[in-house]
Amino acid sequence: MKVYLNQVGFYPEDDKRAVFDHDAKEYDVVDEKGNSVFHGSVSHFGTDEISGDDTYTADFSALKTEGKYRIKSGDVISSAFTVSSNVYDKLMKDICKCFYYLRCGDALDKEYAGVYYHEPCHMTKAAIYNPDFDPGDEKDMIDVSGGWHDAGDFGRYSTAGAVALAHLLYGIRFFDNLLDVEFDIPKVKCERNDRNQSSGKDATLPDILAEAKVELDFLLKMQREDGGVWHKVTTQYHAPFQMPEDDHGQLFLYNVSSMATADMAAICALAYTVYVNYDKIYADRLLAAAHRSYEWLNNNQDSVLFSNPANSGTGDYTEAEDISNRYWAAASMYETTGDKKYLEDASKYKAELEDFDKKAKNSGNHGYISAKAGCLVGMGWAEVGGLGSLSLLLKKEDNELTSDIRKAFCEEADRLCKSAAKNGFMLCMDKDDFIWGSNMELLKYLMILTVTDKTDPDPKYKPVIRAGIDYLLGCNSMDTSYVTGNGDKAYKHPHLRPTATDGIDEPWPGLVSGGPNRGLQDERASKLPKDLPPMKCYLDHEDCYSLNEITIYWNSPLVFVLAGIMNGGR
Ligand code: G3I
Ligand code: 9MR
Ligand code: ZN
Repeated sequence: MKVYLNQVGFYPEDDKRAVFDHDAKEYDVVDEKGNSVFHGSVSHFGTDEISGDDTYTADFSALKTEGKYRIKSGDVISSAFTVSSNVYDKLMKDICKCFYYLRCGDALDKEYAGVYYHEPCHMTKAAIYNPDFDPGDEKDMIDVSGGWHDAGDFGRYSTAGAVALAHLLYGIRFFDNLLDVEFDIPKVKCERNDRNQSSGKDATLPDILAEAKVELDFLLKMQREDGGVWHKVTTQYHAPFQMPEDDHGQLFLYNVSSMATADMAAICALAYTVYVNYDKIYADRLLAAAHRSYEWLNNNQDSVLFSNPANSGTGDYTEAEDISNRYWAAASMYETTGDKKYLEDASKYKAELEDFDKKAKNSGNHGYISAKAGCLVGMGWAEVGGLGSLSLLLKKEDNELTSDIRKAFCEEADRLCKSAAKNGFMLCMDKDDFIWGSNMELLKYLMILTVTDKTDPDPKYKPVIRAGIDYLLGCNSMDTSYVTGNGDKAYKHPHLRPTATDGIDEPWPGLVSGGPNRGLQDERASKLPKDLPPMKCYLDHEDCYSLNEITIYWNSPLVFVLAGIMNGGR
């Protein structure tokens, strides 16, 4: 018998819910001394197809006094939670600092990384992939050091990096409170700082921009002179479990793809709009890079897709199409430059994308196109149409495209609210959303709800966003917080090479787990019972890369969503 709730906590004015997996009838919220501060009774919700539990819900929103509490009903006691006006401050710092710990190259500093410091890694030049590569052959070797490790592995993948950056930078564009988050990383000087009116040699970038610059600088190195962008740089196969500095495998650059190149144009044009307020020279470099990649796209109208060549075993980030990427590039270039030719391109790609989506759905073969969410709202590593839509929403123009986008976001947000009504957790997910990285499926949905709540507000959206965050932080039938170091029962064993090998008990805090996956797609996970309900297809085990890995683009959408909550939560 259990009671599940958000193990981090709530703002005083927030809706506050807990879910029982049994008929508790009545319950108390008790303070640290065990005194009851709130008494309530549960309501029966019933069973649902995602948790498999017969749920009873508790609503203690009326409790607004700051403090640390638990829920108690008979012998059943919940994890602790906090009610406070700064309840998410630590969580936000932690999830941002993870990007710092994931830095590759000569980029960590003992003063800031503390026990999680690692020596410089992956500093050698990369060779253009060739199965007959001769290690003695130094010509054509390229320096692409830097950036962030993608995930539990040490690969650095351009599309994944661009999408993680997009969540962070669009987060800043929608919620500039992100610029105030300090997470204890080395300061980076810039030429001026319009935001705090200071200028000259003492001006520094806000932490989030100093961190994002690490990945942007890496992507700039991944761009060829002709604008094309290498799809990834990795060793031939994943390294064994070892510290990054011990991985001395030859680094290879894999083929330029039109997805990576389009994502590059999109992210550099977006980054220009943010960095121009701090460092015009850097911003201009980004915009020039965006133009170079866009020109490559113009010169290469046919898609150049990617899948791993034979004898290569790292992530392939394969995509079924590059249209969503081209749409994102055009939309972002339009937002930044105002040049109508990009708006025309965006409209053209939007029509092509819808056509592709329709055909894929009719044929039942979606590839990696989400079967449900429309193609104008996708914000994942493969479907990036939604990111392009964000640029057009930020442009705030009244045109046909923007009105179609707003309609698509509203339709999707309404669909999500309907899904949320089907389970006691008020979780906006259906059973087929529990795939590899299900927590990102959720966070992408919460991004859509967050944006729609800004452009076309409806009182039904916020409670569903809140419930999604509650789920991620422990209100789920695994009774687990899927963010390390945040919550009494936070998971502890991510599939993450440094954590598995650094000899330190606790992983660094703030890592978002991939989460439950009905596919049970790794060897350890495949030993779990086959009839588990979707929400319970999870194991906190370091071998379970299909359930419990971490990646930059599972942390980044949480930064976006939490920025929205923190902005409106006080
Ligand atoms: O889109 C289909 C959907 O139509 C179908 O109903 C569903 C059911 O199987 O599958 C969906 O496809 C899934 C796809 O991701 C799209 O989300 C696949 O099953 C799933 O296997 C695939 O997982 C990806 C995984 O790599 C394997 O390719 C994850 O999204 C992706 O995050 C993950 O990325 C890895 C990198 O390769 C290497 N680095 C670590 C990183 C995280 O694990
Ligand atoms: O550690 C790898 C993880 O980052 C990837 O998501 C996953 C799928 O590409 O692969 C993991 O590496 C495994 C490899 O594919 C097979 N042998 C075991 C490796 C994990 O220890
Ligand atoms: Zn590295």
